[in-house]
Amino acid sequence: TDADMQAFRSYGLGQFIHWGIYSIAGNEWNGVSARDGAAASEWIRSWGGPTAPKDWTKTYDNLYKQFNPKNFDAKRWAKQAKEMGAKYVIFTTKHHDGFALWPTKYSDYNVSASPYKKDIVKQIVDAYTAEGIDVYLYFSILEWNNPNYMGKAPQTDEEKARFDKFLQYTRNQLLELESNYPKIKGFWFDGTWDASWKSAYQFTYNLEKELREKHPGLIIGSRFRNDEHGSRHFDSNGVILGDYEQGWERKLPAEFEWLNGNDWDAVMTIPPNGWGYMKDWSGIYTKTTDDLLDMLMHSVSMNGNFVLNFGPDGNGNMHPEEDKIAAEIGKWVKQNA
Ligand code: FUL
Repeated sequence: TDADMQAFRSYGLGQFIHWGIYSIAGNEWNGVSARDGAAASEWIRSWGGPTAPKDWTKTYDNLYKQFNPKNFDAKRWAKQAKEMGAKYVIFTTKHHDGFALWPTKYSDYNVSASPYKKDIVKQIVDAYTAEGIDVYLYFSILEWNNPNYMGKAPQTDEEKARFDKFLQYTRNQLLELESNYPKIKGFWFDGTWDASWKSAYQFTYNLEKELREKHPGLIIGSRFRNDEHGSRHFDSNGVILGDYEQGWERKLPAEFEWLNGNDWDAVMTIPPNGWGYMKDWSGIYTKTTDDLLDMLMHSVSMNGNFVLNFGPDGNGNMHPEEDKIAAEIGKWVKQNA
């Protein structure tokens, strides 16, 4: 609705949180950091790192047995976000590894099977909402460990049947998230870039409608649908937002200029190669508070929002460098906004 989009347009600053079982690995295995030339830390399942065992994906998939974040306190995170000046948060309910941080009925691979057991998503939604911060749920619709997700358009009847199952599962989980957490403002989608999602365009289109019928005003990220423009497109109905990824540069890429006049957000990491927790930040190229404030102002000047990413560790602690930056940004926002 107009009111929801007005709210979206007025946010300015947001917070992204990438948290999951990859946060336990922290971009390394057996004490050896994999950061140099490596892929993103939350992608460690797909590349393993230099000391990963042969059957690494199995090892990785079992990390959930160690998921017991004793220092996790959603209220503390929400308070920090508030002090930083964030008006909304985007939280990873399920990343590409398929591990769900809420007790979904549609897969056993979820937080209730971990030693921690409790519903993380609920705590996030409640704590942030209590601070007056709008909540958006990040949801990866590709799943590395799901045999029904093939990463390509299904060809044979057997593949089509399997992919159909995957689509039903996706629909079930999204309706479940919407009905479990009615306070959410929207979904931020990820993982629709391959041909399977192009082939499922009608499905995503219908599901978007179904979700909005249940939840009028729900804001849905443009990457849900993969159409002839790819998964980065804008509709004319004003309920689509753009999402962009981290840069190696210390400023917004020129690519952002074309977004002006649309509704969009730029999501940004502080270190360059990862959204999930990285234990070792020594010697890597990170953005400074000034760089980030510059990007915030630039985004706002082009009618966008700027969303700064945080990657807490497997125990639920924020990275100390990210803590520091959050405090500095908060100070600036208080003085200037
Ligand atoms: C990308 C993902 O592959 C990254 O892991 C991260 O979640 C980023 C925000 O979106 O597409």
